[in-house]
Amino acid sequence: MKLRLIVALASLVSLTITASASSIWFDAPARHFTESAPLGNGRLGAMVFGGVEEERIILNETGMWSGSPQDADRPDAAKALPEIRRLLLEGKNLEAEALIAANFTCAGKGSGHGNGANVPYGSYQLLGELTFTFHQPSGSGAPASPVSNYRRELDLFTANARTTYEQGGVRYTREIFVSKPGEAVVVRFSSDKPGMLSGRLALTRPENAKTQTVGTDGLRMTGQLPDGFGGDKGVKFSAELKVQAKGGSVAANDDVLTVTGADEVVIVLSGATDIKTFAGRQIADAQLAATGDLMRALRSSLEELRAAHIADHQKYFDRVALRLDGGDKAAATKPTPERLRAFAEGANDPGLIATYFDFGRYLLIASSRPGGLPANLQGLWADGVQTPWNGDWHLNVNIQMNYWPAEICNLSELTDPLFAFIQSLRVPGAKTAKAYYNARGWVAHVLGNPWGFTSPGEGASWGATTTGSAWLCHHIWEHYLFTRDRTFLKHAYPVLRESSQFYLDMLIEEPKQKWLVTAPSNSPENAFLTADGKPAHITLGATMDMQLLRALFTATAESAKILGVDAELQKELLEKRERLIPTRIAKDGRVMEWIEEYAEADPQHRHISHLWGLYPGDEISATRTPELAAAARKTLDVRGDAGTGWCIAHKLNLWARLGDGDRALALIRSLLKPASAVSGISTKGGGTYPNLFDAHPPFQIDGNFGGAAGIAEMLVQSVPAREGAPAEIHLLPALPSMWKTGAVRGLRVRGGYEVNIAWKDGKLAKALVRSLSGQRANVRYKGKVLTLGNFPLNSTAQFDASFETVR
Ligand code: FUC
Repeated sequence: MKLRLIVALASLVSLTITASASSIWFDAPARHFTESAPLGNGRLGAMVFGGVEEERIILNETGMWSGSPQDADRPDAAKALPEIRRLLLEGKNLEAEALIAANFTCAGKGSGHGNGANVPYGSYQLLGELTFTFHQPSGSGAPASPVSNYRRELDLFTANARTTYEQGGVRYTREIFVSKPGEAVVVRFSSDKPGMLSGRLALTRPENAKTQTVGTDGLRMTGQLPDGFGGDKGVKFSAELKVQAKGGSVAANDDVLTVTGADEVVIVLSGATDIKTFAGRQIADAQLAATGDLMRALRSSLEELRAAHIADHQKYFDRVALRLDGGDKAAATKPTPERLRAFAEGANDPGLIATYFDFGRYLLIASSRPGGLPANLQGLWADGVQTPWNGDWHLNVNIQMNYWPAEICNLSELTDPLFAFIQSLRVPGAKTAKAYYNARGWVAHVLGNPWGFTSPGEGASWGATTTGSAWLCHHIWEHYLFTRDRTFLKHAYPVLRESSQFYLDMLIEEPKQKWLVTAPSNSPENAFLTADGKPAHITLGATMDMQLLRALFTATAESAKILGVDAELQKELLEKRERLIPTRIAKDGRVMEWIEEYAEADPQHRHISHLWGLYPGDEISATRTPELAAAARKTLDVRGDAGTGWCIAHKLNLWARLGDGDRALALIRSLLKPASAVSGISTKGGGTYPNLFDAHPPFQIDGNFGGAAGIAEMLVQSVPAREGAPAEIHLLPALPSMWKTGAVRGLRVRGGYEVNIAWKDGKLAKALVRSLSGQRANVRYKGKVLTLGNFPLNSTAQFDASFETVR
């Protein structure tokens, strides 16, 4: 597999490339899930601990959501809106905030302050735990002999977790994978001597489940999650397994299985819930579904299951390859946690960054597949019944960041669950729009769950951001720009139109400059100081809102034009777009975050919302708007390089867009700072756990995804075609001086192109651009721009080190 990757990369860019491993490995079992090996097929997940006496595998299924649908809108909320707006226009922000707290939060308990497992909002939870407790082969009571040559590895190329060790002269091997084609978790234990595998197999869950044996070699766990109302409407679930013990025997006792004297043990496990997915699919009976999946998987041999799984994973994973050469060889041979520590201490190990990039792509493939639910705050991995912040979909940066790498890293189809989620918000979001703003269209605020929650959150300071839905819509337009898939655009257009209608209705004119502003508004989670020094959140037309609405109105108008519909609306959107507050520079040279130059309550706040227009938006640009870009640099300097994992990942992308590779690399260092395996919720810290999971802390996957996107963004950037100008592809826009030599293949850019680039001695060596759309494009390298005038579909353009002509 590795060979294939290297050959493909080399042939396209004609470079000699030596092998580099893309695996995460340990020389000891995991003590905590942030040391485990995560596996997943977009629906089922497993976290493998690899203990010698006991193998523990935490199981996940994306439908494991407690709670149930509720009406969380306050029906009379809109009555308070005129007064809130009046107070804001009079500069009485705190009074307005008090009214928001009283009227503009959700009805009921909302997210339960992030602990919603037993309220209607619900929490994403684990499916259960599979444990295999090994019995000593030499008979009961014998002391365990010492273990040697222990190695536990997550191979990112094959999506396989392997553990090997020796004990008592026997070599033991374990292999675990989660197959999409097989819809199953597959576990294999083997040893190099016959009859050495004995133990006890259990399938458990901390609450709401019971396990029974099925025949002499099966286990079935079934249960139902709380619906948050004390009723029986909660999600029903089932997990079922069958054990095959070659050369030995299996017996059922009460609710566990016992394996004795086997040469090889294979466990195949399926799982299902009866949650209704956003695609509208709901299985009638979780238990029958799990049994059916298990029966189907068992029709294939282990070899067949493995081969189908690897092919399925590589279909996505192999599209992109990144090589960062020139690191210290010794650094690359260390177990991953040590490698992380050495990196933090200054080791020259760019290969670790390439692995981190691969891991980001791996995690998206494992946690977001067409037809399923979107990757949540922990992807699909949760180890308890109360996941931090309910493991939900936060709309003020987090779910969006999960999908930042999808388009650029050539994983476009994996956005399907995100778009299904956005579509699902239209109906509940229209009710919320009416109840709170008396507006047309649909809106979603900060919180999102599988139950159609679109109301504001339970707190006025953070829960009332109205542009979560506009930010979601940005992904629709981006998907179109990367793929130019008109059918997709046609299907998604009503979502854009109705979102725009909402904001058209909720904008008001502020009297001083006659700007159109969102009212009420806030800059996500951040506070400013009122004239008398009190922290306040609620304002008019926060910068991020204005940037988002410029992007949304542009996307909606352009989509309507492409589809030949809604001429009046196109006109209105473009007119109103010009009346939104422009992104402005404050007296201190920074980008203004709010309508006024308020003092900040927390100058290093983790949300950098007012730079949305730099990344992921594109209204601020180092080449097109240099003054704003300079103001963005200043803004970032004051914000500093620290923060939560996702915040550091956002800054990485921002520095990449500013074209500062060395600063971007500094942010990667900050992102890869070792975090201790166990840590509670903190808004300071950030970093990376031993298994390369991102630390908010706690584990939150957005930093992994934002990190992968940022690394790609350092290598290639793109601007869509606009106002008659062709799309622009920017090669190596932010290459750090330490990344002397490397190559990347398979990245995608706006306008519909695929790009391979090799560089040497810090300079472009060769690049290849393939057209997937037949559109014209300009290609930029450093200050120079070349035009690909006639660029037919599937043709390629090659550039050499001189970047003089196109072949
Ligand atoms: C947002 C962030 C927090 C955290 C939470 C899940 O509200 O401000 O830092 O990531 O989402």
